[in-house]
Amino acid sequence: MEQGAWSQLWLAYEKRQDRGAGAYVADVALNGFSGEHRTVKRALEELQAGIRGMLGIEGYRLRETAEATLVLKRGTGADQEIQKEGFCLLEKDGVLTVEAADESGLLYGVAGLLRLIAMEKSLAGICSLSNPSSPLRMYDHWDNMDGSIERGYSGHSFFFRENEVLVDGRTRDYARLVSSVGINGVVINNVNVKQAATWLITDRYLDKVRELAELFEDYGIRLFLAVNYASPIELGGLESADPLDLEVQGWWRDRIAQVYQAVPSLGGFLVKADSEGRPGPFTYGRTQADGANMLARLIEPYGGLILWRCFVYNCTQDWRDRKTDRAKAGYDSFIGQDGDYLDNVILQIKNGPMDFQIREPVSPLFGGMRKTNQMLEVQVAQEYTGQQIDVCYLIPLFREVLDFDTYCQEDNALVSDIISGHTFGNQNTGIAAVCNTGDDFNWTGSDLAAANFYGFGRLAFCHGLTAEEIAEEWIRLTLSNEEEVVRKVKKILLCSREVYEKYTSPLGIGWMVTPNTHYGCSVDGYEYSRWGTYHRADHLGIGVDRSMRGTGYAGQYQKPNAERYDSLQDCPEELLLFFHRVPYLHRLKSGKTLIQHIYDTHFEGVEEVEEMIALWESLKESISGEVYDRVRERMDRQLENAREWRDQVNAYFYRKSGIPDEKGREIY
Ligand code: GCV
Repeated sequence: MEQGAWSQLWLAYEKRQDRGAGAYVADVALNGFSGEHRTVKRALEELQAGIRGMLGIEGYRLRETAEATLVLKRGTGADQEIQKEGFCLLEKDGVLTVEAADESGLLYGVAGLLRLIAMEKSLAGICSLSNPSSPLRMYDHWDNMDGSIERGYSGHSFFFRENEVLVDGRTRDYARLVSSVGINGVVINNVNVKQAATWLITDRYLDKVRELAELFEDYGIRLFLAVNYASPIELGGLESADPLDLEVQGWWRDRIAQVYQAVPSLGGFLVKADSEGRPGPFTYGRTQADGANMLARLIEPYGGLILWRCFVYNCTQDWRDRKTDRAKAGYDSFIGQDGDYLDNVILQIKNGPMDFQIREPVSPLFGGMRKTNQMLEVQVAQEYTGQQIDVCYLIPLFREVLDFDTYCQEDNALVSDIISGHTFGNQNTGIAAVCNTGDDFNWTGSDLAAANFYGFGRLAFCHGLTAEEIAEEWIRLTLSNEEEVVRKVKKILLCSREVYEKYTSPLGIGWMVTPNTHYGCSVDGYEYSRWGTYHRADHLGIGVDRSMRGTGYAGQYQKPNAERYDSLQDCPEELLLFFHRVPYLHRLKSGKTLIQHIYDTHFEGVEEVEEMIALWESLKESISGEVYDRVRERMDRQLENAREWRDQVNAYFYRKSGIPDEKGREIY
C-alpha cells in the first residue's frame, strides 16, 4: 500500500501485544463475498496491512468458501439482525467470524476487528453487532479549488490545488481513514461555490471527479458535489435561475444528465442557497422547497439526493433593529413548507439556530418538521471553538445534540431518533460534519483535533457510544495503550469543551470573537454589525430576551421545551443568556450572582488550561516526541488566548457593571 509523507493516524498499525488475535487472522475464508469485488479487495488489503504491522504476521492464506479460523461471511438469513452496512463480530470454538450484509459492512467489520487488535483487546467469545445508526454519514469539506480551505486550520486542501482536482495517495488514505470509522458520503468542495468550483459539474472537471468518485467507491463512500444555485446563469448564460422557469429546468436537466453520464456513482448535490450572499430561490419570490424540488426531480432518475442547507438568515441586519432575531430565521424560512419536499431532498440543519457556537440550544427545526427528511450538520472544524490551536474535544457537544428530546411525539423523539429515521419512519436521513482536515502532516493541525476527526465518524455510525468511549478508543489507537496515557489524555479531552466555554463567552450568549477570523476575543466585535449576533450588554445586564415576551424564539420549540426556555427560573442555566436578558446581580442556582459567575469561570478557565498543560507535560516520556512537541506548542498559544479572553471579558463586564470581583482578583 502506498505510504506518503503524512501521518496514518489511527491506521498506523504499529506493533501491538497479541492478545490471541494472531491465532485467527492468518487463515481466512471468504464466504458469500467475492475476492474480486473492489470493496472486498480493499478490506483484505487493510486486513493484511493491519496484521502485518500490529502482529508481525506477513500474510494470510485466503480460501473461498472453505472453513478457516477467520471467516468473512455474508449474512443473508431472514433471522439476521445485521442491517445494511452493518456487521457482527463473533468468536466461537476457535473460529472468528466477521459477518456482514454487504461489502461496505465487511469493510467496516474488518476495521472493527483491527480496532480491537490495536486496542489489545481479547477476541475470545466476542459477540458484537454493529449496525449504522444513521443511513447517511458524511464529511463536508469547505475546500476551495485554489487549494485554500474556508475555516481550515490544517494547511491546504488535498482535494484541490491551483484549480485542479487531485486524486493521489493522500486522497486514498483519506478514504481509508474515514471509511474505517464508517463515513459513507463526502462532499469535496465548499458550500460557497464560486469561480472554478462552479465548473465542477462541467466537462472541465468531470473526468477527474469520476476518478475520485471511483476511488471513494472502493471504500463504500459516495462522492457529492456542492453546486452553485446560479449555475444556469453563470455557466449556461441564462438570465435567471428561477426554479419554476422551464428554461432553467431544461438547463439543469441536461447538466445533470451529463454529470451522471460521467460520474454514475455520484451521491448528489449539496446546496447553500439564499445564505450569506449565495443565490437562491428567494431571489425569484420562490420558496426553498421550490428550489430544492426542482433539482430533486431532475436528479431522482439517477438515484441522486439533494442535500439542502437550512442556514438561511438575513446577514445584512441593522443592529438597531431589535425585533429581527437571527435565531428564528432558519425555522421561519422552512417550517411553512414542511411536507412539500420530495423524498430525495434532505434538509441539512446546523445543530443550533446560530452558527456552531460553543453552546447553543438545538435547532427547533428538529421536532418542528415532521414530514420532511432531515439531517444534522455539526462542525468538526473548530471555527468558533479554538481553531485547532485550543484543545476542544467536541464529541460531548455532539452527544448532547443527539440526546436532545424534541418532544415532537411521545417516544423516539430525540434528535438521534429523527436522524436515524426512527421517528418518522423515513430512509433519507443522516448526519454530516464540516471536516477539520488539510494537508498538514498530521491532517488536523493539532494532533488532539484528530480525536474529533475520528470521533465524529464513530459517533455517526454508532449514536450509542459515549464521548468517553470514543476518546479512549482514539487514544489507544493513536497515542498509546499505556494506562497512564489513556487516563490523562482522556481527562484533557473530556474537560476541554467546558474549559473552552469557561474562558470564552458565558452561558450560551456566544460570539464575542474577533470578526472574520473568529479566533480570539473581541467582546463588541460583532455588536454593531450586520450579522445578527448580539449580546446587548449594558450597565444593567446582558443577554437577549428570546422568551415569548421578547423575540418569541422560545415558542418555536415543542412543549415542554418551549415552556422551560421561556421561563427565567426553569431555563437550563448553561443557556440562560441565549434565552433571557439577565441583570448582573441575578442569583444563579449556585448562589452566585451572574457577574460573579462570569468572573469566576474566566479565572477558572485559565487555571484549568494550566492544569491541562501540566497533565500533558507529565506524559512527555510516553508520547512520541513530535506529537508531544506539536501539542505542547499549541497549548502555549491556547494559554495566551485564554488569558486574553479572561482579561478582556472580565474587564469589559467590570467596566459595564461597576461591580467588583468578590474575591478581589486583578481585573483591568
Ligand atoms: C461556508 C459560517 C462561516 C462561513 C460558512 C458558513 C456556512 O458563517 O463563518 O465560513 O461558509 O457558516 O455554514 O455556510
